[in-house]
Amino acid sequence: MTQNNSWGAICGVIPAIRCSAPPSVLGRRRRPYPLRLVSSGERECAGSVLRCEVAPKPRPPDLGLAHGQPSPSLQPRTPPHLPPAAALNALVEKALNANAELLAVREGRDIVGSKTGGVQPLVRVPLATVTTRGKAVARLLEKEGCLGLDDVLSKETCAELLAWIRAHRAEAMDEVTSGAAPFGARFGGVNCRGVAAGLFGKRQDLFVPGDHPLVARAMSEIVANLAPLLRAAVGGPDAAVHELSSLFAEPGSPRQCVHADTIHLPCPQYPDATMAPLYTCFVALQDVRDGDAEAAQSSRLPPLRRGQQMGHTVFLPRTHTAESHLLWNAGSPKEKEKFLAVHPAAQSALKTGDAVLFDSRVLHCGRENSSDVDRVLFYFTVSAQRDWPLPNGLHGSNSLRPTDAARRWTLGDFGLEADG
Ligand SMILES: O=C(O)CCC(=O)C(=O)O
Repeated sequence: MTQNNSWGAICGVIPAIRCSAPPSVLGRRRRPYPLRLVSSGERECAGSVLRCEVAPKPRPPDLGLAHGQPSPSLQPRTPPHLPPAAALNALVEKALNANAELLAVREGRDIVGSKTGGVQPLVRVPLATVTTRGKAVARLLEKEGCLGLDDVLSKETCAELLAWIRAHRAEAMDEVTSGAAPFGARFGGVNCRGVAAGLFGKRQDLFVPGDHPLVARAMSEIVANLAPLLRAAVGGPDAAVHELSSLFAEPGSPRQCVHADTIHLPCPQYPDATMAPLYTCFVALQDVRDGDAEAAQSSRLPPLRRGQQMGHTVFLPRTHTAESHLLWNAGSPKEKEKFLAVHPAAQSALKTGDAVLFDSRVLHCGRENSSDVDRVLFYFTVSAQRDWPLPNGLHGSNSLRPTDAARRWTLGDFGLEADG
């Protein structure tokens, strides 16, 4: 999930690789990546960088990219003593951020679902079916790339975890602003975080510690509920937990650009690398409310106004494939728009305790939160494969506290057994 301030994180399906040009440019010129971000690189891809949120400054290869220092690009302002390249970087970043948010609005208004009958509800599977038909549900997930799952976490645990995450977020922000912890030890990079709102923006990817009793309890509940599906999708207790985090979208957080969280491997640039699917599970800790839907139904709560919503996640099912990634990356901005427009789109519409499980390569985006309530998702990412195959650990699915990255959690640690 963490999108390490890479061009690709925002602009296409080469999301986690630090490169100086968006994937479409890379594809055309057949340049290998990761590339260094240099000002010539910025100019070089000026036609397309406007799809990107943040301009990365690559960390040195030996720093442990996912879990090291805060990204310089996330600093609130550029101190005057910085050399010109860094100052330029910060300026470019700001412009890109703003532009990505505009692009995302356009995608939502004019493009996503425009040729496929609009954004439909996401296919959902009841928990009873997961329990009795885990393998069949795993096959469906493999095919669709995303599935809604009902009731994976109890309402009680959701309420406790929601309260804890709100408090933990305040603490983490204090730690970062006081200098007690680097940004990157508490928060991940996130697509369209809300550029006008300073260091933390309006949308945060807030890591949660796996050894906190509440987090461990939530994980154990979810893992127990989804055990047959998880076993079929990522194997048994040795499956690796690559991410343990939460998404916090404040009121006013903007819509995201359509993106994937990880690259598809192998790909033309890395023909010899392979990665087993990474599955991310977003769990709603409260009802994700939507004024348009509520206007059509009766609701116990005072309805939100039409058009007002907390922000569902929109998915483009079946776009987690090598073919989709190739098409998406090869296209000009216009071609990318056409690609988006002709692919069916579906949104999650989660209630408290519901989840969406998705392949991290599937194209998706979070919608804007235009309500006056914050929206909080707890999430984790798992895979049968423990190590990412590209150099320097560069990938998108790395939202994990540094201590948890070192600890290397598995699903077995949260109670998954080999046989059900
Ligand atoms: O906000 C959401 O619902 C989705 C967030 C997301 O997809 C991301 O940050 O990668």
